[in-house]
Amino acid sequence: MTYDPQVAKWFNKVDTNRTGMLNAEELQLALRNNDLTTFDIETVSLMIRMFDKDNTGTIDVNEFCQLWKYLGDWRGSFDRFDRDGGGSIDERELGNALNELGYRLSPQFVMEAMKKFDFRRERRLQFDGFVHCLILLQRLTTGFQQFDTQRNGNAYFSYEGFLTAVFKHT
Ligand SMILES: [Ca+2]
Ligand SMILES: [Ca+2]
Repeated sequence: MTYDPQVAKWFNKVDTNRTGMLNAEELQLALRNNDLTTFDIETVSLMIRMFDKDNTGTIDVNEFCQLWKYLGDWRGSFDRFDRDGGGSIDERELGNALNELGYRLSPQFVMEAMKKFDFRRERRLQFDGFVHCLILLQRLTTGFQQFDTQRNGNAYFSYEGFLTAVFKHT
C-alpha cells in the first residue's frame, strides 16, 4: 500500500529503538492532544487493539498509517464540535456533539461521560478522551441494538447476555 511520507517520517521518529514497530510506550509518544499532552495509555491500548491487524501487539508502519488516517477523521469532528476553538470539548460541547451524532442521551449521562473520559481531571475532554468516548459509545450502541429487537430503546438482557455483549464490544 502507499502511505503518506510525512506520516512514515513521524513513525520513524517515534520508533526510537528502530524495531520497525511501535510498542504502547512509543505509540503514546506519537499521539498528542491539542495541548501537546500524550494520549492516555488506555486510549493508546484501544488504538492498538483496533489497528494491530496482524496481532503482534505492536503497530507497524502500515498499521500506523491506517490509525493516523482514522484519527485524522476524528480530528475533523473534534474541531467541528469544539465550538469555542479552545482545543478541548467541554460538557456543553459534548452534549451538542452527541446530539448531532444522533444519540438521545440525558444531561445526566453527558455529565457521567465527561467524568469518565476527562482523564486529566480538568472538566473538559482532550482529543483522546473524546475519541475514546465516541468509539465506546458507537460500539456499545451497536451491541445494544442487537438486543433491542423492536428498536424502541429497550432490551431484555440475561446477566450473561449483558456480560457477553459488553465483552464483545469493548
Ligand atoms: Ca502489528
Ligand atoms: Ca471547546
